[in-house]
Amino acid sequence: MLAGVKTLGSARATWVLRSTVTQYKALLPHGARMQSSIAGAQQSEDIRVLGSSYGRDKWTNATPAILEKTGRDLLHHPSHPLAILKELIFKEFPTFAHYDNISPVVSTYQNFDSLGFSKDHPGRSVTDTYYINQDTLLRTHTSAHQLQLLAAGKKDDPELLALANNSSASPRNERFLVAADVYRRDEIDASHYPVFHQMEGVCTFSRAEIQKHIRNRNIAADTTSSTGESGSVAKLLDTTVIGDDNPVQPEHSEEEAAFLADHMKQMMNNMVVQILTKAVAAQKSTGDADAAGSQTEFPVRWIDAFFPFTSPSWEMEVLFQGEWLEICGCGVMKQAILDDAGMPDRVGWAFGFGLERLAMLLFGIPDIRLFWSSDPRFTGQFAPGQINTFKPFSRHPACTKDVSFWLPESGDFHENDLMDMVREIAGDLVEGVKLIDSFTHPKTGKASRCYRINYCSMDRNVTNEEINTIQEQVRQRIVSQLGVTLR
Ligand code: FA5
Ligand code: MG
Repeated sequence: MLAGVKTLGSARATWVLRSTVTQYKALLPHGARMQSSIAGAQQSEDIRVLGSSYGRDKWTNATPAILEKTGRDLLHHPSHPLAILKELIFKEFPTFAHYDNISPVVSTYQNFDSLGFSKDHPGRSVTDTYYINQDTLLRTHTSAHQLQLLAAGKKDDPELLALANNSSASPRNERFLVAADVYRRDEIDASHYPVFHQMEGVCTFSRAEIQKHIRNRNIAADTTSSTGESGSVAKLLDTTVIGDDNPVQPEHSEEEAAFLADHMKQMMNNMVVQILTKAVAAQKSTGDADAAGSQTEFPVRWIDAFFPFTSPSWEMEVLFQGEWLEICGCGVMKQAILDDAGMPDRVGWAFGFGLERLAMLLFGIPDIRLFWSSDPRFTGQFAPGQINTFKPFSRHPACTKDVSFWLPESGDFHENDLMDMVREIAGDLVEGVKLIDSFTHPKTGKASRCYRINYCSMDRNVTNEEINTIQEQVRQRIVSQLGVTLR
């Protein structure tokens, strides 16, 4: 969702919040005001996040269900699969500084401007992002901390640097990892959730250092074992090329970009192969490798991508349970970020992995909602430092309800408003929401949509009556707050 607009905005290395009301107006559709009223009945009261108060304004759209998640801190429960995975990745990158305790509340400058997002980038809109208020939001990605952490190293900011768990590994933050919760208004299905976790990796080099590596033909000086050989559980496929469609930045030479891309891809391949190898070993050790639905070979492919803050850019996908699962985005860092951090003599690469997606592969967890479960049948299956295959507990019957409606004549309807509303009313009882029919009446020109809502509890049977009551609330709320007409 962050891909799409090709503009490198002017970034200033300052954390002063900037007032950009007029520029953002276009991103605040009528529906946003409706969404704000979902966020809380008491519009006048401040919004509280992690013990701090923030003023509300018409941008405020973070719902109570989302705000509750900011305190869950899954990465710090040592036997939670996400925390186990975090530690495993931290160990894979011992020369990087490790951060896992940076607040999710960031400025629009950090999340967007510092990375060169254009003022009209769709990622900034209230339909995609949870705003606390106009200047403050719940980070949508861990890249929000790239410039801040590089600058902290360069300017020797003791407070920020002290947040690293292993401060001696890279004392000036020339290489670092950030594991954190991120928030997005997104679709609902087995691999998308409005709160998830990412692992950012940033690795910089002085230009002289790169020249030395190139002279020595030492492409991946500090990457370990080679990967993708036959017999490996991962089948790596990379047919991408750096060129006009995925270009080298004017500030970089072709050989610098090629060095950075090779170094980055090799480190990432190593990590992913490690994870997949551990996943298969876990299946084999419990005899699950022979079970239906188990997978002992994983095709992994690199594809071209676009991000405002890298060029060239790529994404990596893994074939999992018959579908390509996107596990990360990455690329050569835009030079403007390093310049703004006060290090024009350095170049670098960056990646952002989706941790739930990797944990689904590692532990064989089939549904992203499970990460939020406090059911002991889930939490009791994992132990610190241990990789084992998740054993599904009985699946409870699903209950499916359709809702059909005419869109408002203003045309002002965004699917993510519906997604959030259903999540707000039904919580984790909702397994998926899917558009199943869409048409425009040939005579009246009115547009209609039909969505199928799949309700299913992860830990108990639901009754039809209970779901009917929830569905009725959904029907009433979409009329009163999204301005649609039921059919
Ligand atoms: C980003 O967020 C970029 N910041 C990644 C990046 C970092 C690019 C550094 C370049 C340099 P993207 O929107 O593709 O990119 O998200 C990254 C990963 O997060 C995805 O590949 C996916 O694994 C995961 N992800 C995205 N949306 C969701 C979601 N709703 N639920 C679970 N995981 C998600
Ligand atoms: Mg992506």
